[in-house]
Amino acid sequence: MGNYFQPEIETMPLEQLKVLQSERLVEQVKYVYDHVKFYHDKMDEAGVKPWDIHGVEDLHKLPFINKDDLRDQYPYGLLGVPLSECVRIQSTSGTTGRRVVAFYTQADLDVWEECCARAIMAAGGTKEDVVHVCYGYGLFTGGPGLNGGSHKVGCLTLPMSSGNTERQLQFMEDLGSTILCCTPSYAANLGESIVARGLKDKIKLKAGIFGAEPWTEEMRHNIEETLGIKAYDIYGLTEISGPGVSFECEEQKGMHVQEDHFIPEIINPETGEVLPEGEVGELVFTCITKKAFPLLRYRTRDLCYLTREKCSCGRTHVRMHKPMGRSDDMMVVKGVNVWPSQIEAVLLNQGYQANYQIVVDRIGNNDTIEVQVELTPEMVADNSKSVAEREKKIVAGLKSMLGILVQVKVVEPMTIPRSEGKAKRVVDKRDLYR
Ligand code: DLL
Repeated sequence: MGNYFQPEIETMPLEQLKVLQSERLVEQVKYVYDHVKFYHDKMDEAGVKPWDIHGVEDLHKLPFINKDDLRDQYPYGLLGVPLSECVRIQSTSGTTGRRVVAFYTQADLDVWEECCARAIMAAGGTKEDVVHVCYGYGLFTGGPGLNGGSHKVGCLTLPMSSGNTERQLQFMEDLGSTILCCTPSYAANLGESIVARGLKDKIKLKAGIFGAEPWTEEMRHNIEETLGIKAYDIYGLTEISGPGVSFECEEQKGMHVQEDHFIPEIINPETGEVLPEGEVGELVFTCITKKAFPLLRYRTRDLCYLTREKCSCGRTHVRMHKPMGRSDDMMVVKGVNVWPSQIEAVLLNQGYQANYQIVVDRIGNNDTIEVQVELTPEMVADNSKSVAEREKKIVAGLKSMLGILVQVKVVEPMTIPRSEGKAKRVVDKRDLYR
């Protein structure tokens, strides 16, 4: 239990921060070179040795790693410690094919939870607060991360997990929850339910810590107004630890990256060239303290920019703008990471051809996803199965692949528009990256 606003770290002058990062980076690079065969080989291949890295100015010499590398090394290829030192795994949402399993030592868990504790304190949290966590628990990092952070601050923690809105509202009212942690779309959903039930006066919420999916400023204002709270953005990804890699302070003008643990870079996604402050490109992270799953120069595919403009909260850690898009085709739907290729795999597996379209929308505060797929001429000729049966089978296949309910519409051959260039498989009407 403690004070996780750590001025000695969070408001450290830049020159001092660079020294700290450099020391940690040099040590980390040597560590992974000696302990992870994958890195040893990768660095040898790139012609860079640990002794070439003297500080953050040499970071650009290291090779990038990406999700394919993680997949190739699944499950144990990137472990930096013996398995007996690991105490937890977490995993990304998605399929077996795309799943990333991240490992943690006890020290790694402490760092991660400390980052979440900082986020809670930046949102005004103290040990007097009742933190209502309705991110999913389990393999997803949202629940466990904010839960651990809340414990560290000493708040009363309600491990609600997601869903069951009735119960969420009951506990919120009875126990006087003051800080809400969930996805922004669920926050908006809860807000609507609170208004619809006339509960607004009975709810004591003052702040929300919302992330794991893109959301617009309009959505923030909407949530703030409906719930009568201040809504803070929080960012993170399983590969780098989970939520808390960066978070907003009271200024709500970008998220401070926890630079004593993670060094961010922005690169040109085409060329890999490091871009100057303020330019939009792909966000890359190097973990300088993690031991079990120590990723160096990991390409997140999230597009944003960094700024070192002075922040009036006093924190000196660089701020990242909320993700403005992705350099790959991943979508976050209902909080789950979805790749069109996963959907295609299910369809092709069931004998369809790649004539399909995915329509994502947001109705009220709920994401909807519909897959339209053409019957093949053979299927039209085959009367043994009705369209309804076919749709049901695809729904089941997608549910098992993605873990979410997808609406499916089987359509006549030649009804999906054909493309003359790159196929436009996805129509995302949500317009979330603004
Ligand atoms: O979503 C970790 C998390 C949990 C963050 C709870 C915040 C709160 P993954 O499931 O691995 O981890 O998904 C990571 O989600 O690369 C982004 O594309 C997206 N994402 C995460 N936070 C934000 C955010 C968690 N605040 C992927 N705004 C990332 C926009 C976000 N996109």
